[in-house]
Amino acid sequence: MSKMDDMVAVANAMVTPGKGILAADESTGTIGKRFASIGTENLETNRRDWRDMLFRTRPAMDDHISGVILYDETLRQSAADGTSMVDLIKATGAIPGIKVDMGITPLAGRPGETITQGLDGLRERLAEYYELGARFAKWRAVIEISHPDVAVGRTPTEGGIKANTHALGRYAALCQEAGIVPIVEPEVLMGGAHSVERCHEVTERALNSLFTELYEQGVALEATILKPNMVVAGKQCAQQPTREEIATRTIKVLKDTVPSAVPGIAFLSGGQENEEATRNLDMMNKIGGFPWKLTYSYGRALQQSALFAWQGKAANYDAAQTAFAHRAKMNGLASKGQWSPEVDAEVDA
Ligand code: 5MM
Repeated sequence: MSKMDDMVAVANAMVTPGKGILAADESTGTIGKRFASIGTENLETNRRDWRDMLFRTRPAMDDHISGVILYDETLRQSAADGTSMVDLIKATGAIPGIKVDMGITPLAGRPGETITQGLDGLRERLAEYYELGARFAKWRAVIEISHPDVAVGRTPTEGGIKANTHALGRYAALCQEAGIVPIVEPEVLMGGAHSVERCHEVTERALNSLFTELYEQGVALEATILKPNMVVAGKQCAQQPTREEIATRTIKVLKDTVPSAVPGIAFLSGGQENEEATRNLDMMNKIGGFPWKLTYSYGRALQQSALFAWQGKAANYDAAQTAFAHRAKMNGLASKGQWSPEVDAEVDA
């Protein structure tokens, strides 16, 4: 098999119906915020034990997790018993992946907008990550919508979108050169008071720009996974859309912008409540009629209930695994349009 054949196989495996991606790639600062919410210290051993617990959740990992996005530290880390995290993940049949962006910084000349860093030296880092076992990567661009009352200096600007999607294109091309499948993540944030219409418009602009860049930079769409936001209203917007509106708008914006050569789309949860993220994905799959697989690449919506069950204590290991397994199973059902609130309410045996 050629390098491209391998990548196409990995991309398709990442979006296997019934499975999705576990985004466990919180950088040290972000995981620290999650741990702070349960009063747990942000120590290397706690980060290790938390992720070790997730990756050993069987058979949920085997059945519902196609790939795991890791942070650099975790890709190089071993569990307390000496097993490498990469081996723990591979034992479940899931594919190890790596977050390669280096976070966001203010975009010069565009107040209120950011640009994702990490292109310098990326070719060399990707070669090492491949050796360490990563077969896909992730890069997140952050697009923030300004408050509806802002008339001058509204964001995002075309310049801001273009700078971010250009970086995504360059990242994706470098990944494929290294034999690594790129997840491209242009996240339109859901914080703020903007309407669902405004999220729709901005998401469409961002995705159009992204696929132009991918084309111009020679990225093979067959070996690329898109990780977008759903089309929702800002959390502080008084007028919240129904789940049907979220699903139909999201499908429409994707159909208008994403070529059918892309094998799959794995959504981020972006701060949606656990069940909300599941039911919105489920609704889209119930509606159907699109050429790609639609699944999840959730961080918070897969981990939050487990985190609260865990509380940083070894004694809560089983409870945390039960909570994680439940969300993984529910999202697995949603990836096939087979979820229901009744099933979600059932406590797992
Ligand atoms: C897991 O969090 C990732 C971001 O970490 P850093 O901000 O520390 O780099 C994030 O990119 C995540 O993979 C996606 O946003 C999906 O996570 P959610 O919680 O939105 O589903």
